[in-house]
Amino acid sequence: MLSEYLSIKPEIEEALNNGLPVVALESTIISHGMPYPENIKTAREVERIVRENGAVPATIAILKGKLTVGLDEKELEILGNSKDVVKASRRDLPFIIAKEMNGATTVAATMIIAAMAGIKVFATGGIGGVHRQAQETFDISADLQELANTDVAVVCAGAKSILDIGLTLEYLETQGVPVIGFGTDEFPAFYTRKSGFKTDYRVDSETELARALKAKWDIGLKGGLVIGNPIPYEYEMDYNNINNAINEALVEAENNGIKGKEATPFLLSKVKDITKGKSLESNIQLVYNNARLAAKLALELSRL
Ligand code: PSU
Ligand code: MN
Repeated sequence: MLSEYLSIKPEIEEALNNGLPVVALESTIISHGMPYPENIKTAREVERIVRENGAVPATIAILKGKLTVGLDEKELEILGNSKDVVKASRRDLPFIIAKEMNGATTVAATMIIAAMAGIKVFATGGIGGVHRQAQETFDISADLQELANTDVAVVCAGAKSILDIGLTLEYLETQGVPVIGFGTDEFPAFYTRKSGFKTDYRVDSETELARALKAKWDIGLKGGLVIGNPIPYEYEMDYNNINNAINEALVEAENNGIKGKEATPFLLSKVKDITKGKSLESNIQLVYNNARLAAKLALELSRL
């Protein structure tokens, strides 16, 4: 029985039973994507923004082996400030459950648990993707396969150029995952609005976006969507500066033999150091921006 594994906070359960808008939020970004205490502060503020825009926030994680939808203050603190929280993607779920461990869910694992709970819209910072040099390393995030298979729309600020954005978009195309630019023709590159790559479709309103989501699932096209929501102009980083920082971080990762699931957290923290914390401020602001759009989208979807 699914209920043996899944624990949904009453407020969220009630919203879902009544067809009210709910937005899923991930927890790898809390445990492995940002330093303490900014991570907890951001997670709380993201939830507040979701509420302010008319939806119920559902931050997802694994606590002592329970797939948990909705975190209270104490649970959030555990995720943000303890050493024994495992970064959990699809392959990790059975063992984190069996060993009764704490896990911070990636985009892939958050999508899985959101879908179990019946949540259709999910806001995060950036998705995982095809890493640079994947031709040799085979490092392709499980997020992409999840987008191919699991019916959840992911609002993000695009993909960082620690990834190969071109190959990431090719992979998504092969898997039939729509990539949308919200208010832009270009797929955003997380810290910057520009990436040099076009999206499949530009959409300028939440209503139109909600109609496309509904149509996709109504006609039986399984899988998710990537909604690229560019960072607001005022928080955007300088294109050359951030790309230099990323290149420097990639060299450090290579020199230190950083691979696999450690790669993304390592690169994020290096980029933050190299930019003297500026990248963290951009990161926080783009997550707020995505929470806003996701809440409005969930609200529109609940009205269709
Ligand atoms: N990108 C970010 N911050 C993050 C991540 C990606 O800017 O915290 C996290 C997300 O949880 C994403 C995961 O799902 O990294 C991808 O990790 P991997 O490449 O190991 O699948
Ligand atoms: Mn990987």
